[in-house]
Amino acid sequence: MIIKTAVDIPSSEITSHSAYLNRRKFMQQSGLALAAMGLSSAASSLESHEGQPPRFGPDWLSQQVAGATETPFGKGEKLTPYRDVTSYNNFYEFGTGKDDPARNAGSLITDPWSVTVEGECETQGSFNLEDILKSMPLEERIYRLRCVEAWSMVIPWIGFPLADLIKRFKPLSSAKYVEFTTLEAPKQMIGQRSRFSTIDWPYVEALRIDEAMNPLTLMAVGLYGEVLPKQNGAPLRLVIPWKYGFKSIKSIVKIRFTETPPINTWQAIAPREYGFYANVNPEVSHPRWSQAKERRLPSGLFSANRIETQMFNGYGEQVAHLYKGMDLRKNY
Ligand SMILES: Nc1nc2c(c(=O)[nH]1)N[C@H]1C(S)=C(S)[C@@H](COP(=O)(O)O)O[C@H]1N2
Ligand SMILES: [Mo]
Repeated sequence: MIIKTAVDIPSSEITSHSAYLNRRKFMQQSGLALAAMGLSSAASSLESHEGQPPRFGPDWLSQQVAGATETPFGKGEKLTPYRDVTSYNNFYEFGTGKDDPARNAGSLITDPWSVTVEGECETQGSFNLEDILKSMPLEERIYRLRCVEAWSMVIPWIGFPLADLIKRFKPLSSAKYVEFTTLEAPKQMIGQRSRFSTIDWPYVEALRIDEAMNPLTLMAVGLYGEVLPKQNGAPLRLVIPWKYGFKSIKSIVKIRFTETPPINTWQAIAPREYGFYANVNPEVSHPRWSQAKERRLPSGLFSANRIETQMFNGYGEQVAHLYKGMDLRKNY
C-alpha cells in the first residue's frame, strides 16, 4: 500500500484574505437573496455564523470551503435552516435517535483523514484528504435530500463532482460499480459499540459506475459555507440527490471499484424493504409506508409541511436516462 504524504497546498489557494472575502460574499448574497424572499429563518441561521471563524476541521479546509463558487443548482429553493440540517440526522454510528449524531459525533476524529482506493482501477493507494482536495475546485450546490423515512430537507452543500475524483483513479473497463465504506472506529463511534446494533459495521454503500459519474453526484466536504459538521458525515460524504438519503454515505474511508454489484448496508439488513437502487419514487411504496408524500423540514406541530414526493426527487431530467428500460418496481 502506498501512503502518500501530505502535499503543501500552494499559498495562492489559501490566501486567507480572498477566501474570507469570498465567504463574506457568499454569506451576503445568500442572506440578501433569502431576505428578499422573506425566508428570514434561513437567512438568520446564516447570519448567526457571519464574522465567526469556521468552527470545524483544519484551517486549510475551512478556507478552501469558504472559497467555493456559486452555481445555479437549487437557486431560489427555500433552504432548511442550518439548525435542522445539523440537529436532525441519521448517522447510526452515533446512535439511532435523530438528535444522537449531533450529541455524540464530537468524538469523531476527522483530521488527519485518509481514503483507501482499491479494486478495478489503475491508481490505487491511500490518499490524505489534502491530496484528494488538492486542486479540486469546490462549488456550492443546493440539493433536496429525501430520506426513505418520508422526510426531506433542502441543503446548500459544498463539494465537487464525484466524477472528477473517480477519473483520477483511472477505473478499468471492468469497473462496473463503485463501493464506499464509512470509518469503523468503535472507540470514536458510540453506535458501533452497541451490542444491540442491527448493522454489521462498517456502513457500506455503492453505485453503478454510470450513476457515480453522473454530474449530479456530489462528494461533499461542507454545508452552509462551512466545513461539514461531524454529524453530517465529516470530512467527506456522498450526496446523491435523486436517491433516498441512505445512499448518501458519510465519513468515507474507502472507495473500491468492482465488477460485481456490492451489497449495501440497508439491503443486507432488509432486502425486501431496501434495494440497491433506492431511487426516490412516489409510486413504489416501502412495504410499511407510502412514499407518495414527504414531510419537508422544518415541520412543526401546527404545520406538518407535507408535500408531494417527485419522481427521482425532481431530478428526472438529469438521471431518468440511466434507468431506461428497467422495471423500477423490481429495481427499487
Ligand atoms: N455512515 C452512514 N452514512 C449515512 C447514514 C448512516 O447511518 N451511516 N444514514 C443515511 C441516511 S438514512 C440519511 S437520510 C442521510 C442523512 O444525512 P444528514 O444527516 O446529513 O441529513 O445520511 C445517510 N448516510
Ligand atoms: Mo434516510
